[in-house]
Amino acid sequence: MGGFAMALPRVYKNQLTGKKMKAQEFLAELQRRFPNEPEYLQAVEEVIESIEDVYNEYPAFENVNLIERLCIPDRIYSFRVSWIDDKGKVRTNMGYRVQHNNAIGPYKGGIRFHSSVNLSILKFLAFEQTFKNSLTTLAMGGAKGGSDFSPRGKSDMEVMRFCQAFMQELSRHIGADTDVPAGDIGVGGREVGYMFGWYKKMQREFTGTFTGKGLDFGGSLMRPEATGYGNVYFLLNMLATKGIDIKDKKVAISGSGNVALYTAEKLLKLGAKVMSMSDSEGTVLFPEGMTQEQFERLFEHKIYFRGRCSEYAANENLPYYSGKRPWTLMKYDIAMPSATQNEINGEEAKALVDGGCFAVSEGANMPSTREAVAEFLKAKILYAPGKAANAGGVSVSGLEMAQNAQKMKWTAEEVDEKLQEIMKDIHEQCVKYGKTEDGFVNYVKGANTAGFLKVAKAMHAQGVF
Ligand code: NDP
Ligand code: 2IT
Repeated sequence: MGGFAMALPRVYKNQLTGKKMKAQEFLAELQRRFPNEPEYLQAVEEVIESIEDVYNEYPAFENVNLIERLCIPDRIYSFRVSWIDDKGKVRTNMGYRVQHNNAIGPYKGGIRFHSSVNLSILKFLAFEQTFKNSLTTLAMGGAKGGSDFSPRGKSDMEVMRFCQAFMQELSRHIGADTDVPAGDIGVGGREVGYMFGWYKKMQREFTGTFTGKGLDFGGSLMRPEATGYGNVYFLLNMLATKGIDIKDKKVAISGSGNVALYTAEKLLKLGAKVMSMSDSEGTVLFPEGMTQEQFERLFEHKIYFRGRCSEYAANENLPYYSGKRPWTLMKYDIAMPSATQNEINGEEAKALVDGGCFAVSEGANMPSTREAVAEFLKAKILYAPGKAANAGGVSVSGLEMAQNAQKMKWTAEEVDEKLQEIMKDIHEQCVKYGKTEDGFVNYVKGANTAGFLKVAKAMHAQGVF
C-alpha cells in the first residue's frame, strides 16, 4: 500500500517517452489568450521559468498537460455589488472570487478591497497563493477574491453595507471545507467581522468559513501579527545562513498597514533599526531609527484613526517625502516591501543593491518587478519572494481553521511556536531546491519548485478534469 504511493515519483521519472514542456512557448500562448492581464502573466512567467527543468524531469506531467491546468484557475466568479451610501445614493462595484486550485486542500486566500482591483490582479494573487499555501506544509488550496470598492474615506456603516452586499453573493460559493476567505489589502478585522456576520446569517450556521476573525468569535491569537512576524522569522533564517545578526541593521519597510506594522514591531523587539514606513501617498523616514514610542503612536494613528503617513510625519516632526517610495531615499541593509505588487522597479532594486542592501524579504505579494528580481539574483543577495516570506499569514489562517475544527483555542505562545516552525520549514524547502553549486541559495527557484511539486503530484494522482 505504502509501497505503491512511495513508488509514484520514481514511475514519473522512469518514463522515457513524452515531449518536453517549453516555458517560452507556453507563455507565448498564455499571452495570446490573456493579453490584458499583465500581473497574471508576470506571476506565471516567474514560476514557469523556474520550474521548467523540474517539470520536465517528470514526463507524466506533460503527458496530461498538467502545466496548463495548473496555471488556469479552476473557476472564477464575478458579480455586481450594489449598496447604498450614507447620502442615500446607490453605488455599484465589481466583486470577484478566483478559485485557483484545490488539489491539496480547500480553496484558501484573502479578499482585497482596493480601487485598483481587477481580474488580472486577483488571478495573479490566486496563482501565487496556490504555491504559497503548498509551502506552508498545511492542507490548503489557492484562491483570492475582492472588489474595486475602496474602504478609504467610507463610514463604518457604508463599509458594513458594502460587506453585506458583497457577501450576499459570495456566500453561495464558500464554506469551511470548500473555500475559506481572509483579509488582504483594505480588508482587516472590521471587514472580516461584517462579512462573517452576514455569512453566518445567510447560512444559518456558525462555521469557520473565514479566518482573521475577531478573538471572541473563533479568531486565532497571533493571526493579526502572523504575516509581519512570519516575514521577520523568515529573514532571521536567511541571515543565519550567513551568520549575520539582525541587531542594529537598518531596515526599509514600505506600507503601514497590517503587514508593515507588525513587521516593524517585531524588528524593534529584536533591536533592528526601522528606517521607513509609507502609504500610497508618500514615505516617512526615521533618520535615527524608529523608537518604541514612535511605533506605538504610528500604530494608533494607522489602526485606530486610519490616518495618513503625512499627518503622522508632521505630528512627529519627521522627514516626509510626498509621492516617493522608500528605496532610494537612504542607504539600507535590508528591505522589507510590505505594501503592494510591483512597488520596486529595476532601478530602485539596483539602487538598493548599490547602497549595500544585502537582504530583501517580501511581505507583500510580488512587490518586485521582473527587472528588480533579476537585479537581486544577479547581485546574489539574500532575496526571499513573497510566496515564501509572507506565508506566515496564511499559515496561521490554517492554524485558525484547525482550531475551529477542533472547537479549541490555542495560546499565543503555542501559535507563535508553530509559526516559527513553519517559517523554518519553508526556509529549508527553499534551500533544498534552491541551492546552487557555488552555495548561493536562489529562494525564487527553491520556493517555486517546492510549492509546485506538491501540488503537481496531487493533481496527477487525482486524474484529469
Ligand atoms: P493593508 O490594507 O493593511 O495595508 C496596505 C498598505 O499598503 C497601506 O499602507 C497602503 O497605503 C499601502 N498600499 C496599498 N496599495 C498601494 C498602492 N497601490 N501603492 C502604494 N501603497 C499601497 O494591507 P496588508 O498589510 O494586509 O497587505 C500588504 C501586502 O501584504 C499586500 O501585498 C498583501 O497582498 C500582502 N499580504 C498580506 C497578508 C495578510 O495577512 N494581511 C498575508 C500575505 C501577504 P494606503 O493606506 O495609502 O492605501
Ligand atoms: O496573501 C495572503 O497570503 C493573504 N492575504 C492571507 C490569506 C489567508 O487566507 O490568510
